[in-house]
Amino acid sequence: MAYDDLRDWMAALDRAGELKKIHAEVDPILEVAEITDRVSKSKTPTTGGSALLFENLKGHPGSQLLINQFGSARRMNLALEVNALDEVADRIRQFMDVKSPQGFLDKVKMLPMLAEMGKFFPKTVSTGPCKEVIKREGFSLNEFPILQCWPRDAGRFITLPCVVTRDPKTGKRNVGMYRMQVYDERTTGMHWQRQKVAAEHYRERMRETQSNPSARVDVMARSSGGSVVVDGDRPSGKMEVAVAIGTDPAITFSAIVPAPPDVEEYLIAGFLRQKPVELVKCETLDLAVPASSEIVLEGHVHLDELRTEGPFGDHTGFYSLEDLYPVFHLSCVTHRKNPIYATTIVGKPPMEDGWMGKAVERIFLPLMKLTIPEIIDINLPLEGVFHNLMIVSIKKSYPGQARKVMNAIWSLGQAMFTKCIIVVDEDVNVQDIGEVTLKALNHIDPERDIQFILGPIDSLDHASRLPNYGSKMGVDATRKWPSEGFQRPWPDEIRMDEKTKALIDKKWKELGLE
Ligand SMILES: Cc1cc2nc3c(=O)[nH]c(=O)nc-3n(C[C@H](O)[C@H](O)[C@H](O)COP(=O)(O)O)c2cc1C
Ligand SMILES: [Mn+2]
Repeated sequence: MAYDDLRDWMAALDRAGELKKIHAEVDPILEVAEITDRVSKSKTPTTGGSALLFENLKGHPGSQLLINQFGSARRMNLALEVNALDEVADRIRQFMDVKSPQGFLDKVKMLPMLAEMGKFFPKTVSTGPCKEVIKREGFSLNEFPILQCWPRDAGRFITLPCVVTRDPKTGKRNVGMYRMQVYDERTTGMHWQRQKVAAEHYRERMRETQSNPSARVDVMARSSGGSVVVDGDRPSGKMEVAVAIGTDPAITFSAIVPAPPDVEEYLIAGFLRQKPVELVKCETLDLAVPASSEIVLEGHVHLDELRTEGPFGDHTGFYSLEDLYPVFHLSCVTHRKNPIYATTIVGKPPMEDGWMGKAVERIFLPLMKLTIPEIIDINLPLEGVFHNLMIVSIKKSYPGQARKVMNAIWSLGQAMFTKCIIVVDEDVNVQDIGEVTLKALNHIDPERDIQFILGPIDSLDHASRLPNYGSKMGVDATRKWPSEGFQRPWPDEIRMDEKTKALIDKKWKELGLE
């Protein structure tokens, strides 16, 4: 089990009939995106089409580009080697369920689980395929068929990078997926949004180098809107960053998982693939990357430099606006021979990232229940683009509980970005938007049941009063209780009685309605 690398995973996709190879010449500028967008929205073989391997890219003879590898429910399951994503959630639940062993037998029963845990931790190996070609000089990002996705994009963007950084204080590593705009052959943007873990590492580095630390941490905030430039007490120094492109699917997926900052993604990937991730040391940095990566970019982000990034056609269906972000300077590139460039496009849903988001939704449900135990189920509809809409069903036991749940979600990691939370009772199937619409809207007195709060907003939101700061809305669509001040009778839902139903079942044929 466990895919060794991207190629092993591609072979599995191919065997499952989920990989289409495209021999015709296609331009990485716009054309790949238009083809992938159509395939993402097609229904053959299932919704999301198949993964695509472009083998003839204009201007990049010999290059290969993989896209849409996660772009359907089936491929997402294949990527995580499960029949249903709930299997991953079940495994998490098992680990959370561990009780203190009560005797020898209990301890013996725990052994397999402990042995399994041993497989999660990454392993450092001396070398690996990503070191087949090492270029400390004479390299260029132009070697790779990096996409321009949409007509008004500011340029070409690396869209599926696993960005590795280290917390300067704790030494803990992080892997996050943050897009990178190509400025020139050796320079890119680094779009880690300010609430993400790598952005905090960057601020930690700044605090370290500053005489007046509190003055510096707001640099990114002051730069929002693209007008203010870093001035005055300039921080000096730089921060090491490594970028792995084209890893096995568990690693790539782990880079988007909204894990707590101190949980290392290499460990999450090890848990998902049930086999340790093999890491190799970087050539020029004190960081480690997956040994089997197709491409590794090594370099630095300077603490005193911000540059305009964007616009970029984003997963909201709109262009995210330009803003100032840190800049990544490459110092070394290593890659496999004939590397396969792995990428994605985002745009109007449904698209590949939507399926990755759905996987996060399923896998995180048991973890959400850990802190918000009344949650029964959640749904982040694809058109809600992750952060705009979460529908939550709860088992309500006391007055005001729906509002407690909203507040808990707004304080739970990246769920803080949720612009609209709709809370319904446990009898509502949140996966059925029709049922949610019917019941939620029947059950609310809007003025009474809608609540607004102010707080951090997703960087991609274009409507908030300020970039990254604005209002969020919670809708308490649960049935209202007398203890919540509701004194009117609450009507029953319409349902036919069983006796009549059985009678009609019997008569159905003779009615000639089919
Ligand atoms: C295809 C794709 C592209 C993404 N691009 C960005 C990005 O440019 N900037 C960003 O901050 N988050 C981006 N994200 C979301 C982050 O990867 C996600 O929030 C992740 O949890 C960040 O990791 P961290 O919690 O370790 O910071 C993207 C996600 C996907 C699926
Ligand atoms: Mn992280």
